[in-house]
Amino acid sequence: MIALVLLLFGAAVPAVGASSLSKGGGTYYHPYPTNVQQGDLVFGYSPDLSIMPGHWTHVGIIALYDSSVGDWIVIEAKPSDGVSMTTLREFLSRYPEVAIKRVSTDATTKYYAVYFAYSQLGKPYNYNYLAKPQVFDSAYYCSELVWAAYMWASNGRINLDTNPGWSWTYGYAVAPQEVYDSPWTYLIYYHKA
Ligand SMILES: [Ca+2]
Repeated sequence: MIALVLLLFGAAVPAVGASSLSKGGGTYYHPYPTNVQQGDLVFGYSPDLSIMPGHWTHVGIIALYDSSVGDWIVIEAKPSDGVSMTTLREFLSRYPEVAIKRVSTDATTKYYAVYFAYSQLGKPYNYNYLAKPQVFDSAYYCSELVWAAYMWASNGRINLDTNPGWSWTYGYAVAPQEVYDSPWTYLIYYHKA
């Protein structure tokens, strides 16, 4: 299975220069996490305006380690690129505060979650936070993507939306903060620059 993932991802990894070994393309320095696994969820807090309530403003899923660039690859949904890939180093460098949480499930489920996220690459960003999140959507926002990935991979068992359905704080959305707060996850890395 690992071989299959490597095969799937091998051709499409973004190029990373040697200068990024200590820092990505952003502003902030964080020690590189040493204990990352496939399927982990990486969170960023940005002081910029966020439409969604909650502290954490962004989340992506860690897909695989690419030894050719010496970095983990993250799949994320973001307004500028839709569902896309970046390196973990680049992801971390964008945010003054970052965290990584692990989902309490087996490696196979994590593999399928990554496979699902990978299968959505190229889809546009979903600005419609007001609608109910869909596992099979034509567009995704960041937390909707990782939520859908684990919903699909676990046949609906792992619902990372801490407040599914309507809530006064989040509406129908699944916010990054709700994924962070999910009892399915536990913290393995945190750093504030
Ligand atoms: Ca919710």
